[in-house]
Amino acid sequence: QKYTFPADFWWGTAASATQTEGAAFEGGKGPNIWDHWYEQEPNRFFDGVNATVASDFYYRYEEDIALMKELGHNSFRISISWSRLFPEGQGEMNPTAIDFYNRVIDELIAADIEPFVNLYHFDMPLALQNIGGWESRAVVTAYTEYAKTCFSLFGDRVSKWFTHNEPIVPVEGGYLYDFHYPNVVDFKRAVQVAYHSILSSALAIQAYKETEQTGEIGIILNLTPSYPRSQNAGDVKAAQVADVLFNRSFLDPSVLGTFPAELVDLLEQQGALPEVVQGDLELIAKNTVDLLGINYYQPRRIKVKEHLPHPDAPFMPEHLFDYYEMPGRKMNPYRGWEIYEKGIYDILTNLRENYGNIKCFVSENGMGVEGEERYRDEDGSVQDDYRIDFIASHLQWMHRALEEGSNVKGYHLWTFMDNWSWSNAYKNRYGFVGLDLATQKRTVKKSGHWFKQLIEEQGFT
Ligand code: BGP
Repeated sequence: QKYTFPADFWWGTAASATQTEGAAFEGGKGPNIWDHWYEQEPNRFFDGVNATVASDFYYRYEEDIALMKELGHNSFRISISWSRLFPEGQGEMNPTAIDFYNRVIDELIAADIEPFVNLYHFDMPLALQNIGGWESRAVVTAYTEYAKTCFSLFGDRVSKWFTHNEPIVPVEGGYLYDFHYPNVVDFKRAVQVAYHSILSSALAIQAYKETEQTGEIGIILNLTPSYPRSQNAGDVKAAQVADVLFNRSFLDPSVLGTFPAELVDLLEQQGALPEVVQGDLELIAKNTVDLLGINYYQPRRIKVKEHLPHPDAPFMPEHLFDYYEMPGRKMNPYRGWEIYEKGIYDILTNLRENYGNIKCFVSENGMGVEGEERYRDEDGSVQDDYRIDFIASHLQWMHRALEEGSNVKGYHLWTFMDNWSWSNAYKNRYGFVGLDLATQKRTVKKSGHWFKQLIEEQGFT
């Protein structure tokens, strides 16, 4: 069977500033929480490798964009580093950063690659974290100013904007499960952070609409379909709770403008309702997204809670459900994530049926693999047939959703080139292009060539 996609489908990849730019202490950039955390605890998560150089995109963007063009991509997501533009997060702007992002955007446009620009990808400026990060309303205000600045600096050329990438991840990482700075474990504070992220997104959308620019603005969410172990009432209920907490908490306000009633009830029961200022909820209701980015890696497998937590234990989401391993599941052994291709179809079907078939695209999907150098051929090109299979099998399900009327407009792989990652540095490689860390040499993998052909043929068999 041939899987054919629309001629104007967006094909490309996604990346983020911290993970690619390098030049972490150059060009007038101020420190963000990652720069700071590395200095504090150099060996905690990163194999001792920080993001100071990363894949050197700051200096090599021309070469990288040329390669992207050669590989036929028509779009690319970058993020702007907030602390590069505003070294203190607010106040004085860094002219070198304006120049850098202007050059990147112009280079992409000259290569016929549409820039998709994301404003926040996990990289809180340290100066703002020091006054409370997303817990602080002042930071929401600073973010809105930063967003407005980006629209006015780059909005004449950028017409796809995103307010956040995976805003639930800094909540989980920073305030629940201890894998992002500031390593707090506190459900109530996590809820405040989540609420302020949603509010900031609505404020940025409002600001964008006020510019009268004609592009689209959205948010990028990591959606994890939540499947119950069985159809027993307990399992089904547990899976719904996980869905409300981890998906609908952001999806509903972003697309529908409302918070799920089940979420509000749950937070009330836990005494964890966030501080809401009068007028916020109207603002969130009015400023929903034009476009939704979906990052899909893995589902959640949920069963009813079997052993109740100690009554005095501080509340955590896992008090309401348990995870289980689905027998026979397919795994990516390197990242420890389940591979379940149909999840992408289930997400798109859910959006079509329950979210007004919101315009969307797959903004991240990908397979991180450790030790890829062993698959290199004599020219140094990684023969990553496993990645081709991974992408093709997800695209098949996406194609089926499209045929059934899904409003899905494109597919971006995570990521263009092997890059630095938050908790495991360069351990797992994701790119269409391999990176030799010692020399910064870029070599296209087999999947990169395969994807080029797919784009040329508007599909694959
Ligand atoms: C997403 C993030 C990316 C990227 C990716 C892969 O959650 O948006 O920044 O890192 O996951 O995850 P990891 O690098 O942790 O394997």
